[in-house]
Amino acid sequence: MDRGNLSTKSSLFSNRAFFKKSTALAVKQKQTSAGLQFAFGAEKGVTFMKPLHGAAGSALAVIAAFLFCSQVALASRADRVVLRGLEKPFAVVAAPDGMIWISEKPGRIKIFDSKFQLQQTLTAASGNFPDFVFFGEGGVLDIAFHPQFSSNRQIYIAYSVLKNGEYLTRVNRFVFSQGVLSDHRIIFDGPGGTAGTHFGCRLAFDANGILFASFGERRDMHKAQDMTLGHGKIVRLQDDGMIPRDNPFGSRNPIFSLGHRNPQGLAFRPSDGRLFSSEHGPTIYDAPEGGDEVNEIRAGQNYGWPLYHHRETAPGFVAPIAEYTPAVAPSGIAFYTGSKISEWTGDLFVAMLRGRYLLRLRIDGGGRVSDQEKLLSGRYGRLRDVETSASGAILVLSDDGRLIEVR
Ligand SMILES: [Ca+2]
Repeated sequence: MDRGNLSTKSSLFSNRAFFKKSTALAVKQKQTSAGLQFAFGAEKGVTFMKPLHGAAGSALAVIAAFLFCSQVALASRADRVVLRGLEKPFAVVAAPDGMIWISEKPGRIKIFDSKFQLQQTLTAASGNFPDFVFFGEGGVLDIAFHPQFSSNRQIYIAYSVLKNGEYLTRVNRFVFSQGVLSDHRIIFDGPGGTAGTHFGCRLAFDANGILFASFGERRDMHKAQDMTLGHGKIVRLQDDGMIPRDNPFGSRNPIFSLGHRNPQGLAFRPSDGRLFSSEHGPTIYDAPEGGDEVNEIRAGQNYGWPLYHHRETAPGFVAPIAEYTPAVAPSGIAFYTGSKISEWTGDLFVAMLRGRYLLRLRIDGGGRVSDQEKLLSGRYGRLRDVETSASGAILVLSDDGRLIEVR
């Protein structure tokens, strides 16, 4: 580890001389997005959607009828509430040992066994989360287990802190052993601001043990294009917080991708290691009806915000693989890695807040959406996060404090 890397850790954006300005800002011409647009339909409580292709017409009706029939066949899929009374939950994470960890933004992590019995609560009040603050959309956010957790017991927790008068999302590493969090180490400080919104944050490890973290622009939109700042970025870090030498903008810049508004979903597809993200796009104040995105995240790419968003793109910017207008407020995402629901294995699930449904997306080998389906529509209110359980069920966290099991 060289001194350059050491000196940049935890104050990564403080020395502007290390960073290059993005040149993509020069692109002005707006054009129509290559992202798919979707038609929605609903019959008798079952809702479906399919990509609209040029001359759809009666062919779409046939496809829709087929889809409707196929979903009636799936209607035996059971969903049930397995937990209630969670307070402002943000993340549900399946631990390598079969336990289920749920974060609550006001300052708790609750650990449940596979039968949903509470085993332990870690609280800020007990000093488990140094410097923690609960503020606006901040608080205890995402949790990620190190890929070698079984041997090194390392766990990563993103939560909000107040630093130099600004609120920010901090990624922290702990050792969790025998029910105790210890060896606290600050891995990364996300972007600061005084706004109570757009904190991000999701964490995801790739197969090589590299950590990715997503951060919102803290309601300071133009900073999402500033390569010296963490606002509206997805960053790529070693598990100790150092910057990998092969990062796309060099060994002193943690940025992996830029131009994000508030990405609150982040997941690697296990089958091929491709990275996907959900993003809260513009609200009705920024664009008619607002609009949201699902993106494939690639090294060094610019996802547009605030210059281009959801239905727009331009040369040098990456369009979403799917966009949703009006806004549906996508939050946590997860690939279904179980085999019990074999027809869904490998599909991406997206928890929708404003949309109040669970989206199933099939994404082909080229990163294109080939099918999508609305599930649980309106059944459980605003949905915050989704995860595959050790038993092969899908766990869905509602914003009003319920955990729903789909199997
Ligand atoms: Ca975008």
